[in-house]
Amino acid sequence: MENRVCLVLVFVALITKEAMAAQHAVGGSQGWEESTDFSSWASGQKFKVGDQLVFKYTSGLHSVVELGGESAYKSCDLGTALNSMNTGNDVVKLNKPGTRYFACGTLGHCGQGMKVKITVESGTAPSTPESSSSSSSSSSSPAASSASAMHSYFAAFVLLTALVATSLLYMF
Ligand SMILES: [Cu+2]
Repeated sequence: MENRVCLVLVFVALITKEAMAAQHAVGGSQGWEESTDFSSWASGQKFKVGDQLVFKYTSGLHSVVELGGESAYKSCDLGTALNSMNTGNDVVKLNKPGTRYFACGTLGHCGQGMKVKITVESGTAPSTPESSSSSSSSSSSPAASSASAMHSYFAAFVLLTALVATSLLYMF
């Protein structure tokens, strides 16, 4: 009996966590390509712990190499690679706060700007009290805030379902 309640709660916690996590397609609709402006793409995103990056590209033309730090990132030193991927649909989980550096492993591409720096925030802090700020953020923030609003609605719905499920379990 109590075990079942526990199971339901664990299940709900998992669903809720999954619902709060976002997937970021690196480079937006252009994807992981030489022509994409990654720094402007990254500045319009909010990366939180639990989110995922997805690098989409033509396998064989490009690859994804994670670099060890700022200096390797600046100088495109691929020798410090922490790991590399080349499937054309590479998923990277952002599992802790901090800065991560990615570049293309194809010769010359990093130097042409095919690299991106991602700063991951700890997911728990409510980090968007800047609604009345300058007009520069107005182009990108509405989509982001409506997306997080949807996440909240979904989480509320899941919690409600959990409460109903739990009370049903107690009735039997
Ligand atoms: Cu490349």
